[in-house]
Amino acid sequence: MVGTLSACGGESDDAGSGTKDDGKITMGFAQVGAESGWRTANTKSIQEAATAAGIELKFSDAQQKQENQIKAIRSYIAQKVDIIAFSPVVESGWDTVLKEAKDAKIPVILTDRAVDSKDTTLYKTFIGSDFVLEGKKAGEWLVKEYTGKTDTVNIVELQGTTGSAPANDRKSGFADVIKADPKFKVIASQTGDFTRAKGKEVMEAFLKANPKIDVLYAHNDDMGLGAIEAIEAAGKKPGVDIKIITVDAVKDGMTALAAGKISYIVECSPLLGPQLMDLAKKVLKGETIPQRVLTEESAFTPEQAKAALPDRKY
Ligand code: GYE
Repeated sequence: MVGTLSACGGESDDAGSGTKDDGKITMGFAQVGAESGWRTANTKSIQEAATAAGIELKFSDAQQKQENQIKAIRSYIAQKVDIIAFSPVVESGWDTVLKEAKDAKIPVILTDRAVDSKDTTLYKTFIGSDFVLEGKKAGEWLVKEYTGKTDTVNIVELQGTTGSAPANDRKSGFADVIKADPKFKVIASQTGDFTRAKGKEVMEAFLKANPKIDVLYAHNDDMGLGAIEAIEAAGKKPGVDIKIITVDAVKDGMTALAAGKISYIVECSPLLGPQLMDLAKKVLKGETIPQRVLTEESAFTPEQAKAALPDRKY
């Protein structure tokens, strides 16, 4: 079968608006890594959705390194895939490789994390969460929790990967909300790279340096779970001596929330696969798609976690 494929509406040699001669769409996906429960669920969602959509997936894991992602993207360009999707580990430094994809007429979809490129024609759309809003939700819970109290609230913050969109935005959204009340003091803030091991290590250091910590705000569940180990090892009760707020709502996080060790979790859905495949098909058919596709999500208290856990997909 050569030439026009009415279902896909494109010609084989025009990678920007069609598929190859076999009619099958090939997608190159450059994943961040396997740093968290969220990421594992996200990878599974993408792989399963590709199979369900009949899209051939070339998948790579960059082990949280931008250089590896750039290499993977260049190899997808060389392999002439129909479409590239990736979750940029950090926000900056993508213009050159995105330009290479554009010159090769291979459309790019950003999933989960954004880039700071000024030229938005370098990618077709960005599908993912509003991380600033997630940070705000975390801050709003805290403000409510301490309503009517005047004592200083000492907060420590475990940031995600330095330079990543979720770390930048979850930090700024949270800071924006709590700055309205000077009783809230962020006394330490450091990266835990979105992993359990780093979350534990940095929390240990926080505990040693600061005798009075009231609240931990961790940019994801995994770092919060690592920190819980450090808090317990220091002879303190997570959720009681130190209140913990996290983001993601993966099963392990929700289990700790239901047990009262975490006090509040802002949800961030990793189940982006089906929407991504849908958008990829539309892009390749030449349909107009929105520049930004937002993920829908909520937030959970311990009671709500207990109710939601049995049906939790990730
Ligand atoms: O919150 C964290 C993961 O980019 C939204 O990356 C994602 C974040 C998620 O490692 O657990």
